[in-house]
Amino acid sequence: MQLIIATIQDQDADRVVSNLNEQKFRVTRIGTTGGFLQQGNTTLLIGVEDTEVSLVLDTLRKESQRRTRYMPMATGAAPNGMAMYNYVEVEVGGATVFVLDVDHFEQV
Ligand code: 2BA
Repeated sequence: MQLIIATIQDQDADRVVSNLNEQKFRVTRIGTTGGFLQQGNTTLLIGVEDTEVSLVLDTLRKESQRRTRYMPMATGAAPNGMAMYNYVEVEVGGATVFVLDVDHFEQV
């Protein structure tokens, strides 16, 4: 058995989870926050048989989009003391995926 940990953007989460559920995959959805942008994202835990990993990865590829985000970056202070900001472009997503071997699985 494998555990797939996938971090996706919130905007894609409903679509990805619905699609996985339609394929009868079981999913745990966790609200998470990216360490870099400090913005909300969604992390999915998906336990599957070894032979099913590629089906889940196909769904993540199909349903998770790359998007451009803008992150404020302080560039200095104006003469009146107000902070000045520039926005830098950051490409986010589609999905960041880890696939782990599961030593033991049990539901009691
Ligand atoms: P964040 O940490 O908020 O990162 C958002 C995007 O910012 C990243 O998109 C990447 O394009 C950029 N980024 C992140 N750290 C950076 C850095 N140190 N310098 C420059 N740019 C940086 P993605 O790579 O698509 O990642 C989306 C989200 O997936 C991340 O949100 C984080 O929550 C998660 N993630 C990505 N890689 C991870 C990893 N190795 N371990 C754990 N979580 C990860």
